[in-house]
Amino acid sequence: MRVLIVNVPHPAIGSRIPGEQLPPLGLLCVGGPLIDDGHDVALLDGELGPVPLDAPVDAVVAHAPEAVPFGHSGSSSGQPIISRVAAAVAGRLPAARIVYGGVHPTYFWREILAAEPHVTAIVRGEAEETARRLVRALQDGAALDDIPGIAFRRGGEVVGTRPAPVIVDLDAYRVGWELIDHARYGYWGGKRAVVVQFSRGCPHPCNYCGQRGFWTRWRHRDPVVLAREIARLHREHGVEVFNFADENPSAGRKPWKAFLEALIAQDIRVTLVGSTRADDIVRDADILHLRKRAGFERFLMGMENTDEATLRLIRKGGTVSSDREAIRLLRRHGILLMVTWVAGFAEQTDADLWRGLRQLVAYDADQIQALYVTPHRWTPYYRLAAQRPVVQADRTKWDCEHQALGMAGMPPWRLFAWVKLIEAVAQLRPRALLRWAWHPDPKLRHAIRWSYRMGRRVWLHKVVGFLLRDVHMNMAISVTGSLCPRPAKRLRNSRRTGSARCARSNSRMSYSMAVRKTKSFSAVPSFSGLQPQGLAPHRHALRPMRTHLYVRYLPRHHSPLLD
Ligand code: B12
Ligand code: SF4
Repeated sequence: MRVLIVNVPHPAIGSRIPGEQLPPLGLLCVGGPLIDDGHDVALLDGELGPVPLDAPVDAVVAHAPEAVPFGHSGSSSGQPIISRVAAAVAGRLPAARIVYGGVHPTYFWREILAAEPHVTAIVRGEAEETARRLVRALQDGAALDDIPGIAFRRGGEVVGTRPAPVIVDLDAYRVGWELIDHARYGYWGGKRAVVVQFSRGCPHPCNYCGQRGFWTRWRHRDPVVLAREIARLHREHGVEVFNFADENPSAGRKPWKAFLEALIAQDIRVTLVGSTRADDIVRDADILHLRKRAGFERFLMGMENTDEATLRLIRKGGTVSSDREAIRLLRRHGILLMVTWVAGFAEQTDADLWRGLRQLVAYDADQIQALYVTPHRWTPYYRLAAQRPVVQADRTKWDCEHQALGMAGMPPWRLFAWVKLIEAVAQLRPRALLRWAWHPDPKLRHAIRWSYRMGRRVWLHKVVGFLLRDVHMNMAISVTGSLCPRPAKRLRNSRRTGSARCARSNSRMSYSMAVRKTKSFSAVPSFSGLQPQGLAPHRHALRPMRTHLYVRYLPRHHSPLLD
């Protein structure tokens, strides 16, 4: 079958920097087994360029594929773009079979199949075996009912088959590296780069993270086989930087140590970057030199918060003391550390954010990435956040880099100001700048300077974006009006949710409102009914709302997030 796998472009600034694009490992994992099954497979990577978001449509049509599997690493935030491009492709190639896969469709298959008639099937969960069976069945015109791990339409009805079994031997499927031209991908300052994966899954229960649910249990590749593959990519294709997709590669000390030793035995000079947990670093204090010798230059560590109570709320399982010890140990071994710190929890106050800033400075990590807590529906955190109002209507911005949920006592502009201040202060403190200027290790100095260059660009982009676009939304979300007198008395001094309609665009949205007096209220709409219209839907939808909104009180309790 003629298959064209499509990676659509993503609007996140991290995806729009020329020369800094990584290949889409998930799609290559799907492509490898399809090639081995004898299909004519190609990859269209819309991330390369960067190109306009709709650009892939013409290229797909020109290729005339029989099957078009769509995916994206930014998953939920990439899905609106996938839906748009796929609908346009289906309009011009009605016979092509359109298939979705990845994290978001795995959990939203019912909604997608109900709303997008052009989608033939959705692969749920890890896809190496499932996609292979699906494409074979599509080629043969066979029934899809017996393929585990998919969803499709039978008659008019949306059906999901039983879950596919977890892949036990990850080395049984190969990555389709031949689908990419390595020379077109770069990272770490334009060095030739790929994404690789040693393990899948994570044994920890952090409630805002879906990794455990998606991969179900922690498994790893054969340490020696992966080390050989990395060495081959370096020697034959000149790949210098390997970005590990693993959420937690060191969950098992023994296989992780075996992998580091196997890589050291390959005797190659490469740059490795990956994620890790503080308690694994503390546990592995005696073998940290192996990480350095294997080539690790930087780890990303999800510190998430500097506050013990918040760490308990999100079930992170870490402690502030292990975080600090991990930072100290990595520095001693000459490995950089980027910590992610998450803001936007419902009850966070100015005092909490000030304390967070002081603690981050005291921790003295090499790099800080401040993110916003983002509720993905497949994580337990989604239910915890169910009553919070949604302040970001555009789902392409539910990417952890934009505030999605309103807070109890802080308007979005103030949280934004805090986050930008925290990033600026953390990166511009004297000790960090000294390392930028004079770090003794030239490789690490390069990495630090590259990271500052990227950080500066992203920081400015966010500030300009907020001022030019998002600020309208943040101002518009607070609307006032009058209540009809009957429910007003009952609502006094309470918080209620309901439904509103924009008089001009006729879009329905849910809102949450704080009723202060009997005759007036302020409402925080969550825009549940709005369809994103391109990249800046609020430009069209919100400005009119500020003046033309009317709010109707609905006695039915309506949860803003669980719409
Ligand atoms: C590496 C990575 C990146 C790289 C992407 C490089 C690249 N081109 O792939 C970089 C650093 C650029 C990146 C950026 C972003 N990322 Co990212 N990223 C990851 C990470 C760590 C690994 C992804 C990966 O390669 N996994 C390994 C492969 C094998 O798994 P997979 O992609 O899921 O694919 C398997 C299945 O899902 C399925 N599958 C996937 N796609 C398809 C398609 C079809 C048709 C089929 C049939 C099957 C299928 O089959 C594959 C094999 O089993 C994940 C976390 C994680 N561990 O998964 C986050 C993750 C995917 N990223 C995330 C986010 C939010 C982003 C950003 C939006 C962040 C930002 N604000 O900039 C951007 C998006 C921009 C972009 N271009 O993707 C989120 C997505 C959350 C969500 N579900 O909405 C994740 C899950 C991390 C998280 N927060 O939990 N990311
Ligand atoms: S946040 Fe990190 S440690 Fe926690 S479950 Fe997710 S991958 Fe594991």
